[in-house]
Amino acid sequence: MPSRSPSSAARATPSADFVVVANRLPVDRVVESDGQTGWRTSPGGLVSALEPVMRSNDGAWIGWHGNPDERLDAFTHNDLELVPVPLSAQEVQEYYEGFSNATLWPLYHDVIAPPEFHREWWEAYVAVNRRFADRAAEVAAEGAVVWVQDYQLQLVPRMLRESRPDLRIGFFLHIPFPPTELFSQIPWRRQLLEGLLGADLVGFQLPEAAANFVRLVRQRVGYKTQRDHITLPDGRQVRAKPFAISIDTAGFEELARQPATERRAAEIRENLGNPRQILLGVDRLDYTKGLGQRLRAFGELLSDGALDDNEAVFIQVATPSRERVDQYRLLRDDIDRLVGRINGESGHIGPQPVTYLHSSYPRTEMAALYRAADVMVVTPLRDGMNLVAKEFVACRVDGAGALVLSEFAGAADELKQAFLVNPYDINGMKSGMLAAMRSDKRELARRMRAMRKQVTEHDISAWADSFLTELRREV
Ligand code: GDG
Repeated sequence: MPSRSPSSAARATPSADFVVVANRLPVDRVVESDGQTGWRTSPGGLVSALEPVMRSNDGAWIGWHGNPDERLDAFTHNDLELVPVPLSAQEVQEYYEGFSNATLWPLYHDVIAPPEFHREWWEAYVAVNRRFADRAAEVAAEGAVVWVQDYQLQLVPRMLRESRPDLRIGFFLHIPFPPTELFSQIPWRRQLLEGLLGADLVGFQLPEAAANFVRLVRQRVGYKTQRDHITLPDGRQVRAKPFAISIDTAGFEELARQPATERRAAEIRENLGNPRQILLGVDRLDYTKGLGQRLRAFGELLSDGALDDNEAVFIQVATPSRERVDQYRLLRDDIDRLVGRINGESGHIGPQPVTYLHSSYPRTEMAALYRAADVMVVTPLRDGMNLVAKEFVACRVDGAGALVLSEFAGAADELKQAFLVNPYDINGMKSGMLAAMRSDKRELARRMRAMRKQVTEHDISAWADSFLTELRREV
């Protein structure tokens, strides 16, 4: 249920023993039928990841509320203490769309798109990071644990340590951390590294990312490093370690088992004409996710005659994302054209080869889609982890279904029984998809069993526990 806030639930700044600092608050504003506004917990990688952790830790969450040029008091929503940080429209453009999503995001993802460097964007990034750090300094109780999230806030750990040396500060990067040659392009590389070094523990998805960071600190900042430990000139120790993020596995399983989900999955298959194979992609519409490569591979399987139209259809959910950033607008046009071409070439009357949904859906619908699919196709060109791959596995309570997964998704380190593909190799992807479609049921069940064991044993609470235990550990 959306809550009426902030007016009804506004309160003084809380004093919290556990503080999450993230670019966005985990809520979106909704307008109800009576015209009143309220809040609803929002979908997305970071939110899906941290909501259960917040609930069990009784903390405060600091973040932007999503509306430019508006100041709000702290408020509670579904028992979560939320502390809004204001951003001006210009800051949204320069700090968020600019430096975060048009400089850091492409650079940290292997420069798939060319990063732009603008000094005004950097200045806005510094100013906004300072505001988040100041708010965290006000909210955190003496000796509190503060967990800073992601690439938008890499300067916060140092800024916060300067004003509040009593705090235990952790930082987790949800996206990849690039190799030294790429990171070194950033004009403000040293400030970013020093920003992160304000934390006691810097967490990454994969061991390679942690190693990249330690190497850069040694080369660019000149501090002493030993494996995953960095020693600062004042003797303080910073640790850099991998913590592969995961999902609320039990929650997804429960959703997938509901009779309504099963019914909806059958209905989806029915609406598509009960094809022998349904391939599924679910992504934010982002150039890192390899949507074009994947659809091209599927289109070629049809035009080659390796697959016929009645044999397989592709559902692609592409959730709208960052629509004011130029690269994302161009991508949307590219994908629209590509889908139009594949469907236009199919030359038959009936369900189209590609059902393209540029829209976002409730979790129940996502679970039904995961259950309706025969082959889940997750082919990012680079991805920190990729929760969709894990969600699909969690939802396959029937033990069926195949996963085609990019080697360049962090999840490939754990989901080794997937059909692993290189998304830059279109022929390789075609073979991967065909292999997934043509494997016998026992082979698929064997693979799915192993992947389900992995996501059951390593879920979101195990991730959060291991990060927080390591953060609290004295060194
Ligand atoms: C970043 C990193 C890392 C998507 N569409 C809908 C919807 N979603 C949900 C998915 C999933 C999440 O959004 C997407 O997470 P991913 O991990 O796939 O990707 P990013 O958004 O790029 O996340 C990534 C993650 O952070 C966590 O650290 O894994 O590498 O890039 O949970 O289900 N959810 C709903 N409707 C949609 O239409 N309800």
